[in-house]
Amino acid sequence: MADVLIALGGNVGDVRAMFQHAIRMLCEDGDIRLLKRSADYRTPPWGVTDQPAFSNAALQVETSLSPHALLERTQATEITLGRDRKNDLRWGPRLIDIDIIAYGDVSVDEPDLKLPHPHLFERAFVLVPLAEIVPERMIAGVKVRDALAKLDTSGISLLPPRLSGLV
Ligand code: A4P
Ligand code: MG
Repeated sequence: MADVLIALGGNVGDVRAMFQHAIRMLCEDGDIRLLKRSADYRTPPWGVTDQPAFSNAALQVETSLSPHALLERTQATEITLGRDRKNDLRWGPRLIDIDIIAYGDVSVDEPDLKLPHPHLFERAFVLVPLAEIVPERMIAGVKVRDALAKLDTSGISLLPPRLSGLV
């Protein structure tokens, strides 16, 4: 079993409902098990700043899937939930984005899959939810809480708890 960190994000439509659907779909075949889920955060847009605020969250899961099989699952989930990659602009508005942040201590550098996620250490919208659930986790030799301490977190706020329970 691999210990995996996943980031969820989106800024179009009912993103928090999308997160719930995404978590259920990722776990429904029994080969991905949810260990921890962060709260949802409202975050200023990063990269392309002229777009609505995002909601972001992070998951810790364990899985028997290989890194590529997991990527196929996350991309199939995005598509089932209505994401149209062809029409998405890089770093632009999206219904749901599911990024694999780290897969155990595995390093991958291929065109379709890079692990750990290459922008991880630049993104407070990834590290704030991760630091909530796995502050002590090491990624590429850096502790999540130490990586977060180097970033500006202004503008990020905790969203109120969801009404629908754990997932
Ligand atoms: N890919 C490679 N490695 C990975 C990985 N570890 N996990 C490839 C997931 N995918 C990975 O992804 C493009 C390609 O990355 C995929 O085909 C996959 O094979 P994409 O999701 O279509 O994203 P993109 O928009 O084209 O580019 P990129 O750099 O992945 O954008 P991001 O990282 O998805 O950023 N601001 C805030 N506040 N919150 C956000 O969530 N998100 C984005 C999008 C921009 N600004 C944001 C947020
Ligand atoms: Mg992505």
